[in-house]
Amino acid sequence: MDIARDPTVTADDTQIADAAPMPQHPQEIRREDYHPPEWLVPQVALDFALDLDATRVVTRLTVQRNPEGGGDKAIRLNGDGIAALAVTVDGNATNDWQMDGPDLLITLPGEAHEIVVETQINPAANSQLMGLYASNGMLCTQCEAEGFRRIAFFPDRPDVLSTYSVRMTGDKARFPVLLSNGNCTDSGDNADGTHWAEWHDPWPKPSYLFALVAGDLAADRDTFTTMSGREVQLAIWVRAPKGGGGDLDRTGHAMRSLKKSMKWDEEVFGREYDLDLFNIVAVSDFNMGAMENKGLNVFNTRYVLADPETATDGDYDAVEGVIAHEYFHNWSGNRVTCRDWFQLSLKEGLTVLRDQLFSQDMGSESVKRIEDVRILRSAQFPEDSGPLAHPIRPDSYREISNFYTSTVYNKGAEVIRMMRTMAGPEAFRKGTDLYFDRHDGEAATCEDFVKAMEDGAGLDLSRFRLWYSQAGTPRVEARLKHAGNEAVLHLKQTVPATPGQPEKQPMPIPLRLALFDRESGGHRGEQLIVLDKASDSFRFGGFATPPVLSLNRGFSAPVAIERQVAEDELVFLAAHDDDPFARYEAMQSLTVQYLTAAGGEAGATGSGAGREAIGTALEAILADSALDDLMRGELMMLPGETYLAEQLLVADPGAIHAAREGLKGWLGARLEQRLVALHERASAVPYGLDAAARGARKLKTQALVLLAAGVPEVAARLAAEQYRAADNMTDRQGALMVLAGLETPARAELLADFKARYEGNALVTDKWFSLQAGSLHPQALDHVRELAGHSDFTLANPNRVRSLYMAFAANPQAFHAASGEGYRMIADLILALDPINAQTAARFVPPLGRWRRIEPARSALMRAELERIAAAPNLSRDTAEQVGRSLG
Ligand code: B3K
Ligand code: ZN
Repeated sequence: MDIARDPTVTADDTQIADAAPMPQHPQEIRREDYHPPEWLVPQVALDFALDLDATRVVTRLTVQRNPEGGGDKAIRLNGDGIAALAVTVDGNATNDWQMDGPDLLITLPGEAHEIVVETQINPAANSQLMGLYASNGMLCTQCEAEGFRRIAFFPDRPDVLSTYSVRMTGDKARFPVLLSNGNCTDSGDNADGTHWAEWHDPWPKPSYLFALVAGDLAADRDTFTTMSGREVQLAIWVRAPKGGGGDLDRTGHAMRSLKKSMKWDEEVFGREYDLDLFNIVAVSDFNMGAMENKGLNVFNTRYVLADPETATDGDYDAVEGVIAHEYFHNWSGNRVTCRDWFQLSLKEGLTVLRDQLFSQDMGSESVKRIEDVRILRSAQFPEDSGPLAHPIRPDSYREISNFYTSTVYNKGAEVIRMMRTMAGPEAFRKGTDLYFDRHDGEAATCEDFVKAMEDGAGLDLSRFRLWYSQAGTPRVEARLKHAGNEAVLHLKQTVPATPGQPEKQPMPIPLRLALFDRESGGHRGEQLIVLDKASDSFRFGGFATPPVLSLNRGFSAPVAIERQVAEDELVFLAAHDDDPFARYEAMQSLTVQYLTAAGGEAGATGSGAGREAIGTALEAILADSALDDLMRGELMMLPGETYLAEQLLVADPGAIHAAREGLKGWLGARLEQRLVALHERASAVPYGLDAAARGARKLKTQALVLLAAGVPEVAARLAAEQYRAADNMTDRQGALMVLAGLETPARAELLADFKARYEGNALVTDKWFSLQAGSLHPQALDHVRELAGHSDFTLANPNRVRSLYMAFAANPQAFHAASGEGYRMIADLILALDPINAQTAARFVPPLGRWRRIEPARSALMRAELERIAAAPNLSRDTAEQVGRSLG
């Protein structure tokens, strides 16, 4: 069913649908339809007269016919909700233009022209936060993917590269700081209280990398000297209210992260920064994490601001990772950009891999790998097995904003990581060097990247290209047989059917493996095999007794391994594997096998050898003095409910929740003394950002999580103590998370304390909402309903919306309430948010889209909510596409 609707149709318009033809459904855009642009725009000059609700924009375009185009007489300048107030061509006012829907078409007689178009926009009324908008009295922009057309008429596609000159004028008191891309070339004051600045960016760029910021901001400044000796001025801009209370004292970690990123990219990828200035601006109203605009990154405050009192260890890592990610885009995205939006993974997959490798080098390599795999399994695997599955290089879309997905980002990174695994780090570096050299200054394709990898790294990637075109998580069945002196590994792969792709071909799957000797506990070295057929066998000689197989070590391929492994082998690997990821994996498999037996009923009824094996393995992990606490904390975490549900063809979320909680309770009670002792030991470690102190904090909260399920009164006491003694947000939030799920008087008291203590701090207030929306409390759903009416709640701020409703949608017990109330709540949110912020609204559709994999009663309720949304008038293209695809 095609439910996409034109967003300009109002309810009243539909009354006359019989008389007038129905408006066109938004077009499906297809990768195979790519055509080079008809016109190129080597230069752009933008002149902004800034005002919160009426900003004038004069756009001067130097255009020339593209010899590779088809010879169209007219130039198409994309627009979105803007009107042309005046148009001149070569200095003469002209009427030789027309609107084609939102776009401006100007007929041009010659080969090269200068076009000037004037528009006016209202940033204060821009609740979509795309284009130029107001946030906390400042003005800022977000243009990726198609926001520039909300500011000015332009061929708004990434393969049109231009050098930009920007002039802006604005009230000096309201907008004391005026920033854009590149370098500030001139500035001055006017007699009327306004001032102006001119910026020039020497590097040609697509329009999605344009940025402008104007506001009352203060800078944390530093410098960085690049490997060739260029001194770069660094500035992180944050709000600076007159009466104090700004954010300047919380930018130190972001600045350190930026300098580390700049250094690391030189050392590891040979990439040097290319301007004299690098600005970062933190804004509190932002649709996503951050944006890599050339020389002027714009960030969500949550990925800039951090101090021990208000940011957790996880927040510190996120700031470091996102700062690095956006900085790395300067090469993987900006210097080499994308030809079209189907190539998004070219920059996002590569940049995610680069930020993952950076974070691995900055902290614990193994823990970072485990975290990244956890994200992949909880976010990307469900995407790949659901109605929204798409290849990392999609074939079609209606609204590109819907394709900034875990598949494009995280699976995209895994695909490039596999190339690195097959080539080795040195040859991989030769491949990336060649890619950057060959395509510097160009708008490239994923194929260009693969070719550069083949030529530079010496790989044959002919069949490997299937990873770009086929969706779905491959399943690898593994069986290890032993006969005589030989171990034989039989592997068989299947790539499941996904929407639009019923048939799949086998793909090359690189698997790192080791075979352990049970007696000695050691192995003879790791090997890399590549399964590139539907099935294959691999022989390993010299094993008098059956070895223990450790497969897909380091998660060398983003696949699901299907193998029934004896519990004693998993217990062995959980204790002995020298690959930390494999050790974690053994612990996860042990638990997954147990919890998914009998459709998730096993843990609830609770018994048997499986549970004992988990208890024994966990006990050994708690006691293993060779383990660091960060890793111990990882090994203590049970697989999440979404990942457990993924293992079942049709899941009963209630049964899975009960089973998992049942197991947690049994472990908490059985290991009570050990967990309490660990909590006490870790509580003695003073605050620090070193691995030992961070590990101690992680351990404390993980211990409380298990204790809360088994011996709640003990957990409540320890959590309240931890909260009261805390001198940092990690301990305080961890304790409150546990308390929020318990029926204990300290719950209300400490939630109120937390709220009052951080009154006025938006990021911590977001945490307060999330803690309650994500809690294990049986009334979490009622709490969310109440919180939606709280005076601090607003649909206008995406961080606040996500803090309440994303936490809720990720809370299986509450979201999957058998009554269907959770589904209704999310559907109501989508309908209310869609007209305000379509991009954010559409992000809430995927949780409902899982209906086909859920037991029949809940499945029907979920589907009914999707149909209710689909039937609503005036849905945005974003939400309409996601709902339409989810219904199939
Ligand atoms: N490139 C931006 C994402 C833009 C999303 C637009 N809907 C941030 C990033 O991936 O670095
Ligand atoms: Zn990115």
